[in-house]
Formats: sequence, structure tokens, C-alpha cells
Amino acid sequence: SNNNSYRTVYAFAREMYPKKKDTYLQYGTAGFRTKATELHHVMYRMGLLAVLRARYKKGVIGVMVTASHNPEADNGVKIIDPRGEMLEEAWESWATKFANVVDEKLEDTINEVIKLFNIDNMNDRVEIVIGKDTRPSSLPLAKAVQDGVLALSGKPIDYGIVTTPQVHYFVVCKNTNRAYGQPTEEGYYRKLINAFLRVRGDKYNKGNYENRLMYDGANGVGAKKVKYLREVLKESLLVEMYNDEIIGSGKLNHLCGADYVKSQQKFPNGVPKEKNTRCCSVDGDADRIVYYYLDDNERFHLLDGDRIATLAASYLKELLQKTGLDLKIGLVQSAYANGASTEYISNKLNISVSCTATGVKHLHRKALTYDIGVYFEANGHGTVVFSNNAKQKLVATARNNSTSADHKEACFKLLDVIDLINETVGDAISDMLLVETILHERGWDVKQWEECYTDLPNKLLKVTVKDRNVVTTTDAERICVTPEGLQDEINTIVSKYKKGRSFVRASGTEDIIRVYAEAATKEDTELLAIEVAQKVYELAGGIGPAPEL
Ligand code: G16
Repeated sequence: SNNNSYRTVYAFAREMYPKKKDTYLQYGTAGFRTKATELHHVMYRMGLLAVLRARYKKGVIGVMVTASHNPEADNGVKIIDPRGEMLEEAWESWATKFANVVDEKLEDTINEVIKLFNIDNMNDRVEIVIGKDTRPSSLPLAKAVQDGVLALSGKPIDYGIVTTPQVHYFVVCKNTNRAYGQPTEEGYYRKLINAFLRVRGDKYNKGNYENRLMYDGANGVGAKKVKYLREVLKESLLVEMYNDEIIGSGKLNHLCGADYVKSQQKFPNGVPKEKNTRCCSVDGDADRIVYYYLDDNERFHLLDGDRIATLAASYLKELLQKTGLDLKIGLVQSAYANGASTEYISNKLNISVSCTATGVKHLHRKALTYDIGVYFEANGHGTVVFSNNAKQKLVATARNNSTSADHKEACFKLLDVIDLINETVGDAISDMLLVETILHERGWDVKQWEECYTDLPNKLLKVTVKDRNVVTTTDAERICVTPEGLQDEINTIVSKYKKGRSFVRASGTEDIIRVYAEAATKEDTELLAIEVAQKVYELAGGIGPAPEL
């Protein structure tokens, strides 16, 4: 009841997870993220918050301990809402408050939330699903989350080392009474793989498509999990695994993985340099994936999130047409999307495209406004969501006796494709199976996929500044508001370059400012990126060595 006092919570906090420093922690793009050593009290408190949120929503909440693409010494936490989405933004500020109050105020803060949200079921034994990545620090940090859950008499369900998208999946399974699937790892694989095998049929190679793929596991959980997948996929898809050194090797995301490959535009270490072979890399918690290959001259070609989005959207549009149903399909990107991809989507695919701020929570929400909403960040984070309306219509049409055989077949197929997709969040493993399904069906090799459009050369840079919060933006991060004058400078610089485009924003996962640039030629792109980075350094309080070519 509301009269309860939460002395245990306070005692626990003081004894085991005291807040030792007064560094202010910010809720970032995907939760808190910083050096692992700074996070013990935060994790404990997120356990508390998860219980309150679960009681308020009367559902299961997920907590994933991971710093995803960041270096191994970092860690972080992602909180998953009952419908599999990231924590609602209205509660982000509560998360921030929980992370930052002094121990003595913890009890009061809990009571504040209970009162504000009228949580009158404080005795409910709500379930909190907890997962963690392979970082050595994740074990004690996940224990801290558990202790937080227990301190408020919630029920922690420990799934051990799993991918972030698996945790999203478990949460949704539990909250839909298993309609979405079984809330176990086995249930997860079974759902994806059964759908994959149904759509693929028993012909493994087709046209130019070869069912062999080199897979970079980033020395993380994405490597651990694909081992099982490989066994079940058997001959249908030959996933050759590289970078599968896990716990404590210090090699997590190091010179490999999706973030390295995308931001450096380089072939990862640890994967054999075989020409013209389809390769993919996932990140440290397996919610991102990018594809790439080396051509005859060992030149590196990247097929990033924009490519996966366009491949998926064009395929789904075709399939939709075959069903004869009238459903609304749309694609969502962020400002990092290559200009050439956006042009291709609107002019060639004739699919409506929109842009939101960085962070899958923003893209996901926008995608939900379509019957079929495809969303991807260029970094390889994305998925497809289907409305209930779409699913109901597909099932009804597939079962209707007066539906033509062709339409029926297409409906069943689309329903299989839906099962293949983890709709709850971007999922490297599910996205990989989707890409492989589409390439297989089209009989395409990786070059044919690439030929759809030509990327504009692009460059990502990081600038270290004293306080990253001085950079603020608007218009889905495409316009910089502060520091004053910076946007004018960027406009002037950009105007010198053909097809030039550039924007800057504060990262929400690393303590830096990100700079994106694209232009007609590679040389111009390099120059444009550096010029803008130098302006950021100058006007936003750069520290350390100034950016130079
Ligand atoms: C997280 C978010 C992504 C975002 C990325 C980088 O990914 O989930 O949506 O694109 O951070 O964000 P920022 O540019 O703000 O640092 P991950 O894979 O690191 O969890």
C-alpha cells in the first residue's frame, strides 16, 4: 500500500549499491551508457524503476544490461516496455531522476512515482525480464538490477546472456499471453527458423544466389547466439562464423562488428579477405547488422541499413501487390540515411518516406503509423512492423474460399515473412534471415543488390568537446540550433560542394559530437566533413587535437 515505507530499498542501496559520486548521468539515445564502473547504483535503481513501471502498466518489463556498440569497458542499460518498445519518453526523466538522486532521497522518489501514477498495486509480484551481454561487467551489473527488483518485491526472471532483441521478444511473448511466441530462447529460434525454412523451400541456391555467408560476431553475444542457429539451419544457409571470442577477451567490437564496419567503412579484422563473398557484421548486443563484400580489386563495398531497408521495402511492396490487398506501406529513416537511398525510395520504389531523429524509439513510433512500416537507421538498426489491421486482413483473405489461388499464396507467404521478422525491435539475426530470404527469392548475388542505386560518398566523424550538450538541433536533427552561428557556417561550407549535405548532433551513447557529411565525390566528402568538424571544434568548445585531414 501507499503507506509502506521502503526502508529495505534504502538499506540495500546504502549497503550494496551506494551512489559514490555526484557526476550527473543522462538518459541517452538508448538508456544510460558510460564506464561500467560508474553504473552499479544506476542498475540497482533501474531494477526499482522497472518494478514501478511494471505495476503501473500491469505488465512485464524488460531490462537489458549492455553497452551495445561501445568499447568493452563501457556498459549501459536499456529498458523495455510491455509492448516491446523502448521505455516511454515520459518515464525517461524519471529514470534520470532515479539515477541521480542521493541515497537518502531514494525512498522519497519512489513514493513520488507511486503517488503521481496512482500505483495502488504495490504488492503485485510483477515479472521483470533481465538479460545481459557478454561484457565481464554485465554479470555484477545484472545482479544489481535483480537486487533492485527484489528490494521492491518484484520477480526477476534472469535469461542470462542473450541479445537485446531476444529480451524485447520475451517481453512481448509474456505480455501477449504467448500469442507472439514462447518466451524462451528455443521458442525464439523456432519461430524465426520455421518461418525461414517455409519461405525458402528446399532449393538452397537460386540464380546467382549462393547460400554461403561470412558472419562477423563482433566477439560478442551475436557470435554466441548464431552457433545454435547454424546447427538448426543446417544446409539451408551456411553461416561461416568469425570473431567469436567471447567473455573477457577484450576484443568485443574491437576492429570488428557492425559499428566499426559502418563508421570506418572498412572490412573487419578477423574475417578472411575472400573476394566477392557476401559478409555481414553484427554489433555487441546483436540489434544491428550491416552487409559488405570485397570486389575483384579488394575494394570494400558496404550495404548498410539503408540498403536493407530498400531491399525489404521493395520486396514487401511486391508481395503486397500479389495479395491484392490495399494496405499502406511506408519507410522511415534518420538524417544519416544516404541521400541516394531516399531518392531511390521516393522516385523508383514510389514508397512514402519520412525522417525522424536518431534512436530506434523515434523511428519505431513513426513506422507504427503505416500498415507495413519499414524502418532502418543507416547503422543497421531496424525492422518492419505490421499493423493489426494488416495482419487481420491477411489472415481473413488467406482463409477466404473466394480468394484466388494466387492471392492466397501471397497472403500465406507474407504471413510467413511476418513470422520471420522480429517486429519488437531491430534484430541482427532476424534481419539477416530476411535479407537472405529476399536475395534467395530474387536469385541475386550481393552485387545485384548493390546495383539498385549508387550511394553518395559519405563520412562520419567524431569531435570531442568539453560539454556535448552545447550542441542542440531541430528538424529531425538536420538543423543545428546551438551554438549560435554554427548552422550558418555549415550552410556556407555545404554550399561549396556539389550534392553536399552535412549535419552535426550530440551522440546519446558516447561523449562526443557526431558529424555526418555526403557529397558527389569522395574527395569532396572528406573535405566537407573535415571543414564542418573544424567548425564544431571551434564553436562548440573542442578539446584535444583539432580535427584535420
Ligand atoms: C543506439 C540506438 C540507436 C542509435 C545508436 C547511436 O544503438 O539504439 O538507435 O543509432 O545508439 O546513437 P548516438 O548517435 O546517439 O550515439 P546501440 O546499438 O549502440 O544500442
